[in-house]
Amino acid sequence: MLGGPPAFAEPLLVGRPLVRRRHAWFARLRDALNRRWLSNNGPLVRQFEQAVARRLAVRHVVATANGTLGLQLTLRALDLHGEVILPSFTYVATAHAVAWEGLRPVFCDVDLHTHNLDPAAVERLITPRTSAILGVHLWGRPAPVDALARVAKRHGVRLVYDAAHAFGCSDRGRMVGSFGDAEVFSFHATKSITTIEGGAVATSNGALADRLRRLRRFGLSPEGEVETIGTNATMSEINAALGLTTLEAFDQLVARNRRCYARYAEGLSALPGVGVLAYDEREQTTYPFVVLEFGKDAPLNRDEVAALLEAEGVHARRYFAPGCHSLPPYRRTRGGPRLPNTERLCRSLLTMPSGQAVTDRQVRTLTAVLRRAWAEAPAVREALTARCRSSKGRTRRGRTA
Ligand code: T4K
Repeated sequence: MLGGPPAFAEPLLVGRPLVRRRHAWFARLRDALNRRWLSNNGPLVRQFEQAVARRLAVRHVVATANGTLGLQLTLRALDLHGEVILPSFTYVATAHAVAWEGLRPVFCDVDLHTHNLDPAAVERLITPRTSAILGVHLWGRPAPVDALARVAKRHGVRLVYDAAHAFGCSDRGRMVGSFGDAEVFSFHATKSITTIEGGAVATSNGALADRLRRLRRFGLSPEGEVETIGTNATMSEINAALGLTTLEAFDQLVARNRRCYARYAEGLSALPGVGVLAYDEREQTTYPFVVLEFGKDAPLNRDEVAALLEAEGVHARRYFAPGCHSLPPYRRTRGGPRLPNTERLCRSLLTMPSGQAVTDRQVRTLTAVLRRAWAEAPAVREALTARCRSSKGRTRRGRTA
């Protein structure tokens, strides 16, 4: 785009996993294979649950096959009905879990600065049909837990958190995992602490944890009796083995994320109109995302930057646009008159490649591309327009042919 070959010959991706300490994982796998116990609440799953519970300082952790199933089991175990209030500005799995459980998602706007649920907006959406609030700790930055707890208490509704991004993050020193009735984590391949596919529900409620364990495995009691309708959402030993291995390297993984985040912040600090989403340095955080926010004074807008980066071999992501409320399955769901903050964030944010597989050098190259684009913005815009025209021409010719 700026002349010459693309800056990255091999595409640079958001969420590219890099599994280190493979010998430790393989050793655990070998043990599991020798034990001939590979799933259904095996010893590695139990160890993983204990290790997670210790790190989060919570009483009960129930590992699941993925975060989405963790959310579904939790909503089911709480015996909810009617409506659940949740942010529209989240990954679609949050909304799907609600709808899949036969509940009605009511989409709420978020705060423009925190990107998390606005408690006042939540309260305005509460009706006699509301049975729960489902908050999200978006980007790993805790939702307003105190204010949401007050709203939930005032109206006698349940409070659950989708903590898919927030493993290892704290709010005023207290670890995410211990808020609300339950919190649900994801350990997907794109996360630093990963089980490839996997999730976990954390709760201090023993009865809820028991119910989750039954629902997770066909509704069976510990004695093997079918007590209720359940599903299969168990985590396998292979996944738990990797979870234990990455947990052991927690500090190194976070240090790498932090370094990557700091390189972006340094490299872009002098550019007007673009900010790197901040994490509170006083809290524990894992820097799970590097999110750029483009203001009106940026010489190129978010979509122009995304197109420029794409041409340079960088697949940045427009997480989490469009908001769930405007996705086809939910378009007709009532969610208040408008969600202006959600819509604004959907236009102005871009998630950058970061994490374990991204090197300092790659971040230096990428930020240098952006600095040069800022300096030559009119030429970049012209090149993008020409590119767009020629691709439209190609499509038209293709159709005629
Ligand atoms: N709640 C929230 C708030 C969530 O963000 C998520 C998941 C959930 C609930 C549900 O948790 P899980 O059921 O997934 O445990 C990705 C992840 O797949 C998804 O887990 C995550 N959130 C979301 C934020 O990101 P996509 O739609 O971006 O697609 P994916 O995973 O195909 O690709 C993401 C990037 O990672 C791409 O740049 C490609 C790259 N990638 C991906 C995989 C799987 C690799 O380089 N290698 C890989 O093996 O959802």
